[in-house]
Amino acid sequence: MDTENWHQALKNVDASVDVQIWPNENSKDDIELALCWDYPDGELRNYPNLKCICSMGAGVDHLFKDVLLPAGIPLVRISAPSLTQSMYEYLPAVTTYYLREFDVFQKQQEAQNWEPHENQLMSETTVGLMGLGVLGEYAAEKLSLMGFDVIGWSRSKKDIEGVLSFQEDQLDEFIGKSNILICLLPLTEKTRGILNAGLFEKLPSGACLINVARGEHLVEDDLLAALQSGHLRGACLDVFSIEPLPQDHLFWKNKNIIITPHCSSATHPDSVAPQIIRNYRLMQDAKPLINVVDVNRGY
Ligand code: NDP
Ligand code: OXD
Repeated sequence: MDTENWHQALKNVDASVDVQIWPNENSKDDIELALCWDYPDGELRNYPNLKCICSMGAGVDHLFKDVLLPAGIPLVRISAPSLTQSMYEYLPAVTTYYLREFDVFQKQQEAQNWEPHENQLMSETTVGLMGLGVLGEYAAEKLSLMGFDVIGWSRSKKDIEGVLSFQEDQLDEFIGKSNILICLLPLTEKTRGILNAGLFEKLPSGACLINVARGEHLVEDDLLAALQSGHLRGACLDVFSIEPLPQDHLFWKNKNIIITPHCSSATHPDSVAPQIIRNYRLMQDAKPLINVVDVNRGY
């Protein structure tokens, strides 16, 4: 984490804001808003005047993982067009890769095997998005405009142009239709381990998985078994339970898995500094904050 970039981005928006960098703050008493990512458990208890905790990313699971997270302090997160757009741009690259079976051609090339395939059309391929929040809704709409048959699953039903929406109790129906399944769920107690053997069995044979949410959504051994059996054709993974992925991890050498190092999207300090400063000012004026996290739902 390049804290100097963050410091500069916040100062560029409002030079009058006192920005202090952990662990070298002048005084813990000064800190009213903590901007955090994956910090040591219990650390936030050291700030007696804390009034707002802001995640440096869209995901907030790193906050809830802190068993000593101070209660009663509002949690906010990042929501930025650049983050949403960047996530979207990753997805058509992978969905069209699977659509046109480049993974299969790669293996044919290794075997020097000249074997044309019948082309599958986007309109005949159903992309299923788990999670239709800020990132999922945008991606779903754009993938539909590209020509894919797009469906989505979320806690509540959505009205998104060109996208058939399934709600929480319709998971099986949704999964049964998804030729390419994309996970864009937040990591919560309800979604941890959701990408498991039971779910894979319900996918159409030859389906592909794209996980860009969190590594803990996936039961790794179940994925390896589903790929080994051939029921799943391939998986593209951007996130892992342990990051960086350990050198001896079985995923590295699995020819049916594509690995990207948690970079499908990223928060750029310059693009999100204005909303952080805005929340800082709203907090000072005791006004309602933006991008507030629902502590009961966990996202
Ligand atoms: P949002 O909070 O905006 O959306 C979450 C979506 O998931 C909502 O549609 C919500 O339903 C749905 N959902 C939550 N719980 C359930 C459940 N139990 N059953 C069904 N649906 C559920 O999140 P974002 O779109 O902003 O981000 C999603 C995740 O993407 C982040 O939490 C983060 O982990 C990951 N991420 C990964 C990045 C990367 O670089 N790989 C970058 C940024 C984010 P409803 O709408 O009904 O509430
Ligand atoms: C995020 C991420 O949650 O980059 O923003 O993973």
